[in-house]
Amino acid sequence: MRTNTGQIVHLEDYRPTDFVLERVDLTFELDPKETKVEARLIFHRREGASPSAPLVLDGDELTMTGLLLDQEEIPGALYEVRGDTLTIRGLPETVPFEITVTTVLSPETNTKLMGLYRTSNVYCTQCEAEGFRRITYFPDRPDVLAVYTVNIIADKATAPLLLSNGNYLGGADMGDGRHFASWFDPHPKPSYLFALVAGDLGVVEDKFMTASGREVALKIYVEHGKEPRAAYAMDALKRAMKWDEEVFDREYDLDIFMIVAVSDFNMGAMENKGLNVFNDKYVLADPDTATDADYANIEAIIAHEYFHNWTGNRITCRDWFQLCLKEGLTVYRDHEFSADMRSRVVKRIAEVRHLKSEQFPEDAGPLAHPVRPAQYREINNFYTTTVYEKGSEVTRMIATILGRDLFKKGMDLYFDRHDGEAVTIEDFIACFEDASGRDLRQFSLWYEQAGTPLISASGSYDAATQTFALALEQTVPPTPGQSAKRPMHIPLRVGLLLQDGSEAIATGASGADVTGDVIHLTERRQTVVFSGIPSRPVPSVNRGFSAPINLHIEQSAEDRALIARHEVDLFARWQALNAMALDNLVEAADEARGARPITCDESFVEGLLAAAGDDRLEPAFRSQVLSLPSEADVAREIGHDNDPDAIHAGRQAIQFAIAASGRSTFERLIDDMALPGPFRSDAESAGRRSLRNAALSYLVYGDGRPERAAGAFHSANNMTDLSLALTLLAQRFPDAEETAEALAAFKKRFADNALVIDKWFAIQATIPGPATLERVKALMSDPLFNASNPNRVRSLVGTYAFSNPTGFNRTDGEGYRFLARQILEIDPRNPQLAARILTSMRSWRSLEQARAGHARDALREIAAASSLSADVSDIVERMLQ
Ligand code: 0A1
Ligand code: ZN
Repeated sequence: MRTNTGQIVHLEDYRPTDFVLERVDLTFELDPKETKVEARLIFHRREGASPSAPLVLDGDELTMTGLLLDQEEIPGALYEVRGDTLTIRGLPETVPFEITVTTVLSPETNTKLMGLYRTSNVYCTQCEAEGFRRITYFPDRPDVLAVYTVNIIADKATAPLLLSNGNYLGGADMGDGRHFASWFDPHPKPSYLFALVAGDLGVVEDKFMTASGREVALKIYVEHGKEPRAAYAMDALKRAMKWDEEVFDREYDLDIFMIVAVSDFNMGAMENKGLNVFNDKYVLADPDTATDADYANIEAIIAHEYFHNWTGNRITCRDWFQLCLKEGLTVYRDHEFSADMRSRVVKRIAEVRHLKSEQFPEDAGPLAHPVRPAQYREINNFYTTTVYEKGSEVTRMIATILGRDLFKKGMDLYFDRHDGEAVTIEDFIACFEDASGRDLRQFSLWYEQAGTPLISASGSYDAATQTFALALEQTVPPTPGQSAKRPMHIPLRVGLLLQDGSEAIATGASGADVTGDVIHLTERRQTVVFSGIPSRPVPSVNRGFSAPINLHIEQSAEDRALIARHEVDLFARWQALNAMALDNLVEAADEARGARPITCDESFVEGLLAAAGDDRLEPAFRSQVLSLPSEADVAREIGHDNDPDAIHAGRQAIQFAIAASGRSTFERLIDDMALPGPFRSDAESAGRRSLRNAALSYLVYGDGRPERAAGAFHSANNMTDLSLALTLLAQRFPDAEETAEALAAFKKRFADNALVIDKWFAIQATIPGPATLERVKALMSDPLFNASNPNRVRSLVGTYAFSNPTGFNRTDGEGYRFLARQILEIDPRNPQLAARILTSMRSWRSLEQARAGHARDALREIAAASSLSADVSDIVERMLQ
């Protein structure tokens, strides 16, 4: 168990260290059971620090075998190891000094995957956020920047490859079966960006010529034999490097950029300086094994980690409260990159879908926290969709408020002013204020106030004066620790559509600051009066999802249909159809719960089918239109007293209604969207596949028989089509012979590819209904399941808990009890993984009473366990508060 039991850390308590770290020299003698680490740290006392202040270093589960000051042993009276710190007294007042710490680690038994560990015989590190302290005693905080030299000694046969950050200095054979390599990273960095990898891996190599004419060697390391599957990642990397030069004027700054793919990893990937480490799921792809979604994810994550080189590494965070400084900004950058690589509107729809289905529930439940939290108990629990995705939306709003050119000017200033520093959100915001002359103080509340703002809007038209008044009211709901909220600066993009579909151009606007189509809402209540409006317009509010808000607007189905048909902003068209779908799904859930016949609004189905069949629109967009809000989306919309079974039944009925009305459209789409010739992974081909598969899904719904889905399974020539067909079979016909056969065939074909088998686990974990629990339990005993691999656990247990509302929320509470047992089993091994999976219960309070009671009992069972990690106890306690 981690010695740190998780004391609460407060933002307001931030103080710089008393000592400045100048240089770090690390020597690793690698051994699976007994790795020796010598850390030589050169410090000097900070100007102004007390001459008697001790040096306090962080540690976590360390065995220290030596401690020297300027190469002399430090007497026991002058140092103390207590809990998770090493305190050294009697250090020089003015001159620099060297502390040498020697520690012994066991990478093989490090199951937390933090610090130095082994994965498939490869030594690997993960240091963000506080993993470096599991390697040596160190001032393990992001505002301590130093230059590192790293020497690695290892067995040559099993670890021919020795990698660390920066540029390669040299290496040699040691004559005793071992060899060594030295690396030097000239860029000062915090310890969380340190990395070491050693082992026997295959490599894919390429080169990149920077805009200023420097050649950078690019290397992607993967398990031997998997090299061909890294080609797409390499292509994405080169595109990301070029894009960052073109759009943000950012060049790469070392001679070499390396990516290593590993199979045991707690998160997606890690941006260590010059040596990114990736979950292999986000590197490896080929048509037989990766879906279009996998390709898009790989492109986005490769870019995300690369972009961190400037936003995160060159300019880092002063403390972990500022995590969104690097994460929100870098997500914004990777979103923009994907938008430029693919279809901008489709990308935006996907982002908003993700934000609403993941971040909005977080912001509405017991785990809600500000984009920049003011306190934390366990920082690992703050790598959240709020910090990442809402953080990105906040950056996007700055761009909306300032406009493209001033936003760029602000970013340029940020890079210029803070290169090489560890900074805060205030520093970031000041760059945009200074570049634009705009006051962003009220806007900064987006970083401080948790909760999704609700905007209630209502319009009234006055024919006599030809004015349209849009009354807007904002409320930010109370969240844990924040009961009262101040009004925010919300940039709301609004269009006014006339009955013929054209856009009304107002001759003036009063009541709020309006720039172009952006209304700057800054007060609790504001009425914007547009003049020169010739007839009653239909307001299209929050175009492009300019602000991450919930919108409440009384709008008739006809008005929504008008937006869906004519808006120039395609995102708003999708938004209108999605809102109509949600209304219908909520109504249907209510009808199902009351055992009344389920109705479906004709005009909604017509609008949906009209968009789906409109050949002027790109296929990927049409596919998004056909993809209904999920059951979780419906639950979120209803907000309380949820019955997942009723939501499921209602959604099924709506899908049947669409399937019945749209049969001919769907049949035509199957033919029109066919993709002859070899597989291509580009966005346009992916869009056609996506639309074709959406049509296929409705047809299979309509059939009520498995033959068509089974046929699609057998004729599929790529993983997107194959896994979709298998999903349709499993979800619609779980007990059919065709499904059993397809599941068996899939397993047999891909048994040696763990990442594909993860899809096989996930597909079965999402089969609706109470019986799935037994299936999940049985799958846990499958030889292909491995409880110590995070990807396997996430795809089976995680998918069941996060993505199977009817299966998980069983009326008897067995789903929750199962999860509680899993959490307690995973926790001692890998607390981060356990805590993350537990967040699947974050919306338990919005369930109907009986289920909520069972959920509470399961959470209490976890909370009562005798030894919990800080990670899990932090989550469970906040969920029960
Ligand atoms: N900075 C990484 C995310 C990350 C955070 C913590 C980790 O520890 C297990 C790993 C990765 C990113 O944003 O990609
Ligand atoms: Zn990141």
